[in-house]
Amino acid sequence: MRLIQWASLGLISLVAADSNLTLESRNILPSTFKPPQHFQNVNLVRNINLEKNYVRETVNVVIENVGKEAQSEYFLPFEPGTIARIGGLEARDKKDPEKGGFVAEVAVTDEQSSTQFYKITLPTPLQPKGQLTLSISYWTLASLNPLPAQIGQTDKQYVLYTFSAYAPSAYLTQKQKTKLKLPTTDVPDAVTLPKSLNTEGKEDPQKQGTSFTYGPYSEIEAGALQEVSVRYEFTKPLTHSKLLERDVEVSHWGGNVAFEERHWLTNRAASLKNHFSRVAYQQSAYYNPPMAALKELRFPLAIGSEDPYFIDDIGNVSTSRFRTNMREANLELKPRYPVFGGWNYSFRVGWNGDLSGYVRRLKTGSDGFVLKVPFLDGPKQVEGIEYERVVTRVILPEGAINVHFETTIPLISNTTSLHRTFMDTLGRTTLELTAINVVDELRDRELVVMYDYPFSARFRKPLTIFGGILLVFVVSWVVGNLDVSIGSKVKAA
Ligand SMILES: *[C@@H]1O[C@H](CO)[C@@H](O)[C@H](O)[C@H]1NC(C)=O
Ligand SMILES: *[C@@H]1O[C@H](CO)[C@@H](O)[C@H](O)[C@H]1NC(C)=O
Ligand SMILES: *[C@@H]1O[C@H](CO)[C@@H](O)[C@H](O)[C@H]1NC(C)=O
Ligand SMILES: CC(=O)N[C@H]1CO[C@H](CO)[C@@H](O)[C@@H]1O
Repeated sequence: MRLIQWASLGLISLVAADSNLTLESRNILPSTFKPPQHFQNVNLVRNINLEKNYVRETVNVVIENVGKEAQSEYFLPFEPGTIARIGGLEARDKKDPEKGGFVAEVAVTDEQSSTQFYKITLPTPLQPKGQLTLSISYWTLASLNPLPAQIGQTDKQYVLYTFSAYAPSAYLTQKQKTKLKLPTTDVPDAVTLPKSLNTEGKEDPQKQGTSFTYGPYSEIEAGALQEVSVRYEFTKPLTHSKLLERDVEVSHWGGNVAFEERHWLTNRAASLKNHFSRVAYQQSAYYNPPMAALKELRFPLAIGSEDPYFIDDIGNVSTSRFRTNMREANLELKPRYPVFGGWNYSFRVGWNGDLSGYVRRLKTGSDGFVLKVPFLDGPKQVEGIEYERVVTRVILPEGAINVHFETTIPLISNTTSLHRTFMDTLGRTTLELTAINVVDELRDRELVVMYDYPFSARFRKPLTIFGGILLVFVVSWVVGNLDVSIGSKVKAA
């Protein structure tokens, strides 16, 4: 009966227009949707890592099919408003991680205010009474909030993280616990729950150094939440990128790949209680205390990168260092001013790489080429950096055709178009890929682009230029030989 109901819900796949942080390609469920109760969580262990400025969660859960039919759709609920900040959700079989990730997609209800879901599809349906250990991981952006919201320039920063001690679940959970990994032992506040809720009747949470454990709890029903929060020291910038636009421009003729990244950053850290004091800042520079201001951005680039530039809204920024040798190419940028909480900083950074380091011919003599670049570079910060939206454009040479790509970064859109620049006759084939809710952990993920670049196209550019020069010659020769009086006078002058 449930199954029939379920089928009649008819999940529709909808590609909505750009809708900011809500996912663009998604399944729409009716607002009254309740996941069918054919699963139970036998044992669930949730790990919440708070060491970075974005929150990383991993849920390992033994699920059991308690229904009468084989089942393959497992729903994961999120509070309204949270799902738009979830990134990199991956689910796999913990006992067989080699098998690769399961399909996990957003399945939201048509009403913004109700619980939203991710739908995880098991590759093979789970038989009645069958069990499977799911390992689900994801991160949540913009979930740490400074408390107090305003601090002095050299004060420590504390952040508040609010969550449910019961792992949000669409199913009954027989046994569970949640472990927190904090960055320090300086944790002034952690909400304590009554011992009566804890299965073992223990202090809740249990504290051990930088690890706090909530639970174990038994028989927690579907949808039950128990709000708690922790407040801990995190005197580091909460670097949040509103937008990163990245261009990768391939030039066969120039033997070059040009990279440019345009960053729009904001620091979500506590704002300054008083005016910024440059004197106090310069004094502190000697002993370099931890600070919630963003002072430096480090870009480890591919070995052999060269000609870097760093330009902000005012112009060239000279306070950068580029250390390059046989083993590294590290670009260390110092923003024009320390970026304190609530401040923005936008800039452009670019560099060149040798074509041979990124592009390979598929076979000798063929027209097929393959480009392999990181999907994003961006800074690599100890405390992390999160991106609301990353738009990567790959600009291929004029005449490149049959463009295909592969990346393990989850995308919300991809388009191929023509991009016309100076001296182009046809326009360049441009691939534009958009991802949302990305973190710097993904900076090593590759983007592979395959394309054909026929011989005729490869020589179009030099021929166009040659043709252009020839035309100038011919015109000047013709003009020079025209016997018109003005021309003669000019020549005579
Ligand atoms: C920026 O610096 C580069 C070299 O460091 C120089 O070539 C360029 O002209 C400068 N641009 C401006 C606008 O000052
Ligand atoms: C930073 O940018 C946001 C928009 O992205 C704007 O609302 C805010 O006022 C800016 N902050 C400052 C200090 O300029
Ligand atoms: C690119 O977008 C189309 C829809 O516009 C989609 O069908 C296709 O799967 C996407 N390709 C990749 C590799 O994401
Ligand atoms: C980045 C982005 O797409 N922003 C859009 C969010 O939605 C508002 C209004 O719906 C648009 O004005 C923004 O351009």
